[in-house]
Amino acid sequence: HREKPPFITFVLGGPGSGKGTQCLKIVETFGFSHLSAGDLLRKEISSNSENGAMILETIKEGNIVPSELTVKLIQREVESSENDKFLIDGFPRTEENRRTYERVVSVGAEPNIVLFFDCPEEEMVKRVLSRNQGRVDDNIDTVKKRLENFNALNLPVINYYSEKGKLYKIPAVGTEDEIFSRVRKIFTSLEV
Ligand code: UP5
Ligand code: MG
Repeated sequence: HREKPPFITFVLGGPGSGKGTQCLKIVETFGFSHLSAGDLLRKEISSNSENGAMILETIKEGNIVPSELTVKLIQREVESSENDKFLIDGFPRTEENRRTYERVVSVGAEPNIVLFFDCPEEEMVKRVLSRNQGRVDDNIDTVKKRLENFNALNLPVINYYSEKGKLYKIPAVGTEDEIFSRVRKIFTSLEV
């Protein structure tokens, strides 16, 4: 029932780079809907859905959940929303994720822009390990695996969007407000 395709922003960056934190600020200031792929998957675990056990094991290992599943969760949220601008946080994590999304989703298959929160590894590890919100993957062993997967699988996606001219790389060290002032400039200049 949408008249024109929604404005889609993919929000990428390593574990603990501040994606979720900055997305909340973008929601408040610019009226986006925030869809965290990780949150949607954790919701599947806690609602005891048929795939919950498999998702839990995958997240515990710091590995990537099958694309079809994640895409379906994201698509359901976009289609049931009245909003016309979305932040898709933590997705796509692999080239295969990206291609599956493009194949399955008809409306808004290509993101309008992609944000990349660029943060040094030691800072990301420090943030994740001091978070203390009971996430099963916030331990040193899983964080190492998440970083490994980020470097091997997600950086190629980031490079893909860079070559397409859609990437906004944001230095992600500093206070939350300092980082948000960088983010704000991007959305203000795009007038979204
Ligand atoms: N913090 C934030 N900003 C700060 C700042 N400027 N200075 C100091 N501290 C700051 O921030 C992390 C912590 O740092 C928080 O305590 C925050 O207060 C503090 P946050 O904003 O939560 O960072 P974020 O980048 O969102 O970190 P997160 O851990 O959520 O990133 P991940 O990408 O690792 O986690 P996600 O939830 O996206 O995915 C989890 C797992 O789900 C994946 O490992 C994978 O197994 C699975 N998954 C898939 O399989 N497929 C998907 O498509 C998505 C996820
Ligand atoms: Mg997050």
